[in-house]
Amino acid sequence: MIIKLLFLFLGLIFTNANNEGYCDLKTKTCDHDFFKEKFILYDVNPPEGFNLRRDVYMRFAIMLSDAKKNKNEWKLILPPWYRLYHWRSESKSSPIHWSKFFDIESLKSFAPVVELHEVFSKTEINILNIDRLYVLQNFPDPFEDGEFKDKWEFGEDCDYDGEFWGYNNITFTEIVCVKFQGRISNLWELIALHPSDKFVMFAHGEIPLHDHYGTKTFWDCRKSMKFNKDLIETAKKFMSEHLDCKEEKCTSYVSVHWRRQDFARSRRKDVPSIQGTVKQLDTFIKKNTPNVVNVFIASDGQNSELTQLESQLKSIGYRVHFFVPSMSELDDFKDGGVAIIDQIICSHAAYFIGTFESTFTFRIQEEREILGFDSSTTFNRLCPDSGKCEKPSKWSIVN
Ligand SMILES: Nc1nc2c(ncn2[C@@H]2O[C@H](COP(=O)(O)OP(=O)(O)OP(=O)(O)O)[C@@H](O)[C@H]2O)c(=O)[nH]1
Ligand SMILES: *[C@@H]1O[C@H](CO)[C@@H](O)[C@H](O)[C@H]1NC(C)=O
Ligand SMILES: [Mg+2]
Repeated sequence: MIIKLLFLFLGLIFTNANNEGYCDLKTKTCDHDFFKEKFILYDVNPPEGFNLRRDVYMRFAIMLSDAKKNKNEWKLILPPWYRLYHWRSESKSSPIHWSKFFDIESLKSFAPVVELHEVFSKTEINILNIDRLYVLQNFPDPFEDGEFKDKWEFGEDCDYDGEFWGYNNITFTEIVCVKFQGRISNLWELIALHPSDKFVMFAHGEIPLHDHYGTKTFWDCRKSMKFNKDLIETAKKFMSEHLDCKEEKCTSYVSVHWRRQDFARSRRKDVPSIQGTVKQLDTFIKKNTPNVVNVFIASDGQNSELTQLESQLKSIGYRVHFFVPSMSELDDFKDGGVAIIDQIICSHAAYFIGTFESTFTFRIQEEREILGFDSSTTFNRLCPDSGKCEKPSKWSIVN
């Protein structure tokens, strides 16, 4: 009985210690380096896709990297990828680590980031408790007084609409609603209100904006987002076997991001029909690179649309290529990894033609800027069959 009580008592001490750091119950030691660190977590509006989330990551990574220069001890926990709306083949899957898609060492070379499972593995205590969960909300009128100003104020009536990436062992002590607009670095003002907090989380991390968009720091962060090596290798193998290219900057094929699904339904004014696509591609290739016959198509379209596009392009002399994963590749890379392979192959093409205002397209354009392609080969878009066709905006790299 006494022994039992003693254990209970010890348990309490160590559970308590967890509020201030991490202790291993087996060895009864606390990890004091870990103990000193503080962690920021964030989550994104559930329906947002992978590629907008990559930009949200950059905002937080830059915020933390800037702060680190002032000897700030905060680290950023990478929020796992969980049940993304577009990832249809994994509706029931478990949370996916960032290492599946990215080169973590490279991310760490830019910002103090850590995977959630690394944090989990530091503790024997089965709960990760967040001291404060800030639920960010938009102001009802962003242009109050006719001007978009940086501001925040406490709000009311909010809920966390995420799922902690499917983990039922993440809890929080307090939830705080905050109306927020403007630069992300203003989040430090909120964090500073509770200096003893060690785990702080922001829901709706997409609301705060980049402090500075398109600067050298922005691009340094973007360059550090290197993909997982297996994904790069698979893409390169495909390029060499099917597209006749072993270089970084290929000359042997043209690539297209043909965004369908929700874009084809709700953005009719921006995307062409199948026939319109064929006509535009043919005109584009004849004008810019008439000797190329290989066309690589990245798309989220349905098989029936893709076979039609393929046969129409073939009938006028093109060789059409899609990256079709094997069952084991899909199982291993997941929908997210397959989409990245599509993006990598698009990035290395002689010319790229994208979909207007798709973040999937934006990320390919950035990759091509990093690879050093001439901007005329990159900032091209598919136009609607009729009506006006605005030029895509050009975001040039700053080295
Ligand atoms: N494999 C593959 N998947 C794609 C392709 N285009 C879109 N997808 C999937 O659909 C998702 C698109 O969502 P986002 O990443 O948000 O990009 P977006 O919807 O084009 O852009 P926004 O809605 O403006 O944010 C991707 O993450 C992929 O999962 C493609 O060409 N190939
Ligand atoms: C929470 O649960 C997950 C999955 O069951 C586990 O891997 C992780 O280590 C747990 N976290 C903690 C803090 O125990
Ligand atoms: Mg989207």
